[in-house]
Amino acid sequence: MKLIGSTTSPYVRKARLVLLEKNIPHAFMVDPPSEPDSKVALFNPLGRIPALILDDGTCVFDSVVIAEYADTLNDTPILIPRGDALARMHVRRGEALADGIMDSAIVVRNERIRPAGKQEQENIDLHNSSITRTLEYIAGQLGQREWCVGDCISLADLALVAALLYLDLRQPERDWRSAHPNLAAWFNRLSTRSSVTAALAE
Ligand SMILES: N[C@@H](CCC(=O)N[C@@H](CS)C(=O)NCC(=O)O)C(=O)O
Repeated sequence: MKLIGSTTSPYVRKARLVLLEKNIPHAFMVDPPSEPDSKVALFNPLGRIPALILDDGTCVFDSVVIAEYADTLNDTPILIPRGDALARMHVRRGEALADGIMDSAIVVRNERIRPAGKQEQENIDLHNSSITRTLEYIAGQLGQREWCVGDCISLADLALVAALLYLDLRQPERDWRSAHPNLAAWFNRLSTRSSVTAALAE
């Protein structure tokens, strides 16, 4: 299979982390939809990345569906709990929080690249506040635990790594490590995993 993406998209990074963590063989093709000669819309009518092309040509999108699909391909590890409804909900909720941070960070980024007079400061503030609140919430829930949910790695951890890496890329001025030392310690530990180092290598 082939994962189509970019090296900056946080949703792509989430999908890639899932494939790497589960050791699912795949090629990674860089094809940002913003480039005029992008082929992404030929596979995904939404014209968005990530898009996962299966060997029979089926295109899987978006990152939520890619993660769910990939997680059913093997059990090493299981990233979305299967039998326990409450644990499953907590993992999906963790993913939703991380995706929400990505969504807001992209809104802020898109505002900031507009010409100075056209940026809507109110919109920037609204979405930055949402990110700040969500980080506080996540750090509060995490406490000194090793994983976001339960006692093993899950999709919630991988999605959060992708969201935090994107904040570091687009909002380097946001000092979330000082605000939440427990989150920083968790992130440092996760950063040493081979899936994370491999995802960062390209
Ligand atoms: N909810 C989608 C969001 C996908 C998305 O918005 N991807 C962005 C990249 S960050 C995109 O492809 N935007 C089109 C573009 O860059 O032109 C997901 O989880 O996959």
